Amino acid sequence: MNDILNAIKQSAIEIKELIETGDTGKSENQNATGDTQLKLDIACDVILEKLFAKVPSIKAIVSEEQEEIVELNKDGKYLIAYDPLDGSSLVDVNLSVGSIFGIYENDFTGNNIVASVYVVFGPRVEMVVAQDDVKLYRLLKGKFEFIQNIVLKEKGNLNAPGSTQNCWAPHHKAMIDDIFNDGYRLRYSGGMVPDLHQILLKGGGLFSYPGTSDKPKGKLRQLFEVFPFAYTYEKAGGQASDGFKRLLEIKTSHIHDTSPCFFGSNSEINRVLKVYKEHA
Ligand code: P6P
Repeated sequence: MNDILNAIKQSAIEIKELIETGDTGKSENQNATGDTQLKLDIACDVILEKLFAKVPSIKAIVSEEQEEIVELNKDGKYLIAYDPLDGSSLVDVNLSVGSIFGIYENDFTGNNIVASVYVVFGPRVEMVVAQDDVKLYRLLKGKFEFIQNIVLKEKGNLNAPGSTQNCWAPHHKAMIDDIFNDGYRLRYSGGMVPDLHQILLKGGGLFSYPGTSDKPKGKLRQLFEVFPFAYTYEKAGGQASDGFKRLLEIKTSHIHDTSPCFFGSNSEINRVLKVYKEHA
């Protein structure tokens, strides 16, 4: 696993450079879920695939930016699904973005994830690694230094409500309104990585990207967005659900499948489960 973490650390240093100097224009291509790819997306993916190809323990990789699984080492132990630069369109407005990694064994599906990593490119570059616990590292003078463990409180006060609001189910809208009426603060940048990182570091709250009338299966991709953060939030003492069950119980059928998703402290997720159960 350390050889994978070292590759991710190296990628972060190279991607930081690309964010600061690279071309943020649109490419001619779309990814597997129909998003227009920025040249930055493709360039970050090239960096990561090149680094992962040198790691013998990696059997195969799945990238948001590539249609198919890429086989690397037939005797490798780990499978990695990653989003090279999530929220890349935010670079143009100088907001934080991130890379997300799910590390799996045997098969690409929720209950086979064994570790997750994400890197936040913001005012500072930070990396969060979830294995048995959740550890925060910060890039200082070219090296990632351990800063602290991350633990969620039972209840927080931040609310990050995603997706198209005029396509929300009535019970979802009522729940979000009730949460704000309880005094929660709105914290939503449109970047999953900084939005979820903030809730983790500020002790808790709720991030939601539900199924909607325009996207019944949600927007966020299971293997390289939803499951890595579900694993992180559970290891930090919180929960991650699709409104009815643990996200990590979902059986992936296609490598670019999406899922409605809720991540948060126990109090907030229990509130979601109650509302969704009443409206099942
Ligand atoms: P919306 C970025 O494109 C992304 O995939 C996530 O980082 C983010 O949480 C979500 O989409 C934002 O989507 O519909 O709120 O713009």
